[in-house]
Amino acid sequence: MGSQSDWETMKNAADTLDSLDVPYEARIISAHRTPDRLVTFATTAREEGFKVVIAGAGGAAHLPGMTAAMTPLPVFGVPVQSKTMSGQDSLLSIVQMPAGIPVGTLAIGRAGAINAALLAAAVLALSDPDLADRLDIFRAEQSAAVAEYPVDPA
Ligand code: RP5
Repeated sequence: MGSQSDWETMKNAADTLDSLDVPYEARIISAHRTPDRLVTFATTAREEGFKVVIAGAGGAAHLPGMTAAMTPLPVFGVPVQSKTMSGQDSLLSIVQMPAGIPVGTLAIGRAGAINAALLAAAVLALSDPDLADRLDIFRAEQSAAVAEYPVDPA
């Protein structure tokens, strides 16, 4: 993620990966405040053993696109909800990649962070049958938790 301030949002991705027993590293890498850190991470991510990158950033959110430019790994971008434009700026900054360097862009905020983790897990599950089973269980439990009939609020 681009900043400590993104962690409140991106922790939802981390918690989701934890719940699926998917190992990950959570790092703060700012495309503009720590550009050298970004270059080092993105250019070595594959040889370091990473399989998928989830990049969350807000405002002029160039972290996902810059990461994708420097790694062949799949990159999923999470637009963090900004104070001034409610994340519309983050969303458009991440989603409008020119053809040639893809960033899979999720929804703004918590939903996007959770879904980025689920999407990353689905990619990893293509070569990990046990993880595929855990994803199936996640979905079954999610379905079972949805009541068929509404109740009045307390
Ligand atoms: C972006 O600027 C970060 O991803 C964050 O969402 C936003 C604000 O960062 P801080 O000023 O809170 O560090 O780089």
